[in-house]
Amino acid sequence: MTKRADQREIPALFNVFENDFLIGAAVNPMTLQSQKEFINTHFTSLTSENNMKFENLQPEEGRFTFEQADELMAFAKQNGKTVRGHTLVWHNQTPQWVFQNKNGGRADRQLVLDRMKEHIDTVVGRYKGQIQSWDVVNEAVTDSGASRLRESNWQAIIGDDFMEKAFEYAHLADRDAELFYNDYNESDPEKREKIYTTVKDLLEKDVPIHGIGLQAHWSLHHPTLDHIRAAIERYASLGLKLHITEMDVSVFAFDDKRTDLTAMTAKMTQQQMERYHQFFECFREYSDVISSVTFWGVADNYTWLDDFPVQGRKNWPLLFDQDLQPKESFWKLVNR
Ligand code: HAH
Repeated sequence: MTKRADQREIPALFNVFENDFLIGAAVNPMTLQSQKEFINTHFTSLTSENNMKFENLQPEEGRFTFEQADELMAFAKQNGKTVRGHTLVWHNQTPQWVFQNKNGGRADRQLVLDRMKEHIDTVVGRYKGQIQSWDVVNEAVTDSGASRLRESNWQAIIGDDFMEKAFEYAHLADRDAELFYNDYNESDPEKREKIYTTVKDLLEKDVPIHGIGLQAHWSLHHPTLDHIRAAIERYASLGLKLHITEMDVSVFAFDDKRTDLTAMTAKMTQQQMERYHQFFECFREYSDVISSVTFWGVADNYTWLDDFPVQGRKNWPLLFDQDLQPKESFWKLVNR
């Protein structure tokens, strides 16, 4: 417990949910340095926001850059934190060389498979026994349209079996790691069914997959609690573990591009408090299948949503404000 100015005792966030699931945060070299104590106090699970992505770990073929990932691992080890690895195979933040041959043309299937295996062996192998769960494949499913898998370089060059290969390689590299498929818009009924079918197919082929990551990039307006509940039940019916992997609650609807706000309105504060409360009541109901809830950031002083989907527009999606003080949403979770 730490005290704030008005002397209300601030419980550690992870303690509030200690009987339910782990509480985590995505961190980066900046927050890990400037908010070390704060992160240590409130979170028991850590995810690297960017520093375990392909382009950060292997910017050029064979040149691995582990410094920042290693710093996170050292902090986690020192403080007894769990680490979620994010992410091995994704269409974004992956360098172009992976998909090119030595003449600058398109690499063939075997070459890309070899590179996938080399990357996964090296990265998962390095942190074997230290990273409990890996987001092996991120965002492979389309948001809309008839086709199930997104067109990506991985999919186009290797073929539809690129996912099973990724999971097999990860399993070979660390037999004890829990392997996840991770995606956003996971509660949308149409996309939910595509994710469900994709993962079900993998299970039927005995692919080593152990969980589904629900990113939970939500907002005050979207998705509905009914859709969230239906998604949790549908995924859980596969007998897999569920992690909430990247939670934040934007104060803007996705297509709301307004840029005039300099602070949350009173109405937004109220709505965000109610939404967070409902979400966590729901997570608690399913705490037999949800074992981890991670926020995509630490506090409102830094969030990726300050640049997405509108560049340079401030957002306030987390439980702690820009001065690292608990917001109304936090207190409502504590005093439910
Ligand atoms: C996530 N994509 C990624 O998994 C994460 O690695 C990144 O740091 C931020 C968000 C979410 C996403 C989205 O909400 C909408 C469109 C594309 C991607």
